[in-house]
Amino acid sequence: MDPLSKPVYVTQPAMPPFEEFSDYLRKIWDNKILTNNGPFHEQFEKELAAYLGVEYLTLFANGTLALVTALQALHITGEVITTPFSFVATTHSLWWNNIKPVFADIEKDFFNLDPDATEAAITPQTTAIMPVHVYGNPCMLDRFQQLADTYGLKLIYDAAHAFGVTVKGNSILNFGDLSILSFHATKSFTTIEGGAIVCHDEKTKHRIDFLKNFGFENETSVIEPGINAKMNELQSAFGIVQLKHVDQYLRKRKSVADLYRQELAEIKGIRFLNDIEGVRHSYTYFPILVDALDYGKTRNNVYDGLKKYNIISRRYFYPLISQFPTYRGLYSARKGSLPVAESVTEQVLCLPLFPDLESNTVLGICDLLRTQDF
Ligand code: T4K
Repeated sequence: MDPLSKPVYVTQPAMPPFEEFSDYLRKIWDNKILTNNGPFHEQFEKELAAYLGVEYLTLFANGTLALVTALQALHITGEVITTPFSFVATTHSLWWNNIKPVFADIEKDFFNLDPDATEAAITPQTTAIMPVHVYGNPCMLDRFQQLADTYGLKLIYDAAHAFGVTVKGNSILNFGDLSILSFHATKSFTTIEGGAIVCHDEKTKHRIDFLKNFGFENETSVIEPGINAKMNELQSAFGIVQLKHVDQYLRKRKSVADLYRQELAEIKGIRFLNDIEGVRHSYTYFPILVDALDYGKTRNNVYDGLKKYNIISRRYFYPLISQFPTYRGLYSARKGSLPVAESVTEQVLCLPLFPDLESNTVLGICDLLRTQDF
């Protein structure tokens, strides 16, 4: 294979037909409502909740502000047990709330927070658990609920990768106390920047609505210091248009993932994740694990090798969050205490996956992985 003339990135947003969006832009231009709970915001919030099969959903400007506000909404303090194997925003949301992150190890099958390691990390200061459905694969939902019930803890899921994921037909967002979503440009459903919190009762939704709007309950009353995390009308309109096409995008993503699996199946030293029976997946990422001994090359060799061909894969998630300067001094971050995460972070590589990715490019990437011609 010759190097590609244009770079192929780990992801690329699927763009809806321009004319569909320009109709909405015209309306925004005409009515001059740009933000603060405008008509498209209202419409999108309703349509999105219906699409996802949830009752109470609040839109946000991005996923990080949704995480920060979720913790505030439930008055979380003290210590929260979370995963080191995620995007750094997961733990940053604790930092912004003055909460101490406690890292627990991940499990070997899907790299989600391990419930046994979580239980072992509970102390009298623990108030909540914050697992992440990494790559959109469901955490061990029953086990986490059991832990939350037994120890009286709140359960907040970072579902940034889990758009549209269902378990036996039920939205994954219906588990735990709260779930947050991200609609960043790199996600399987996007509003450019954007996010949401899903909760399960009207009172909590009202509180979240206030908190994302400076804490305003009405024109003159502020319930507590909230933040400005509102989604604007352009983002909301983009979301309305994207929603009309998202099923098609998800189908295309699945076919790319299936092709990778078919082509990579026989390569010694390369492992990938399979779909789970009864789960509708989001196909946000296609991670592989490179076992240097069996494959004969390291993950970093593959990352650099693909780059020579203009294929820009990504090491999501390397380094671990617990290895960043802000967090590495924590007792739970000490070297050797998170053995599974420490091993996975050295082996993982996310290959390009997006709806418009051509089959020939996937076949070329798989050929390179097979022949190691880099
Ligand atoms: N929790 C979890 C588990 C998360 O993964 C994230 C975000 C969050 C919370 C926080 O949600 P947000 O506050 O972001 O809504 C990206 C994203 O910025 C971030 O949203 C995402 N996770 C994280 C895993 O990845 P980068 O720095 O790796 O993205 P970047 O800009 O390098 O983009 C990757 C590739 O995508 C580029 O090489 C080209 C392509 N791309 C990117 C953008 C932005 C496009 O083709 N078009 C674009 O507009 O962080």
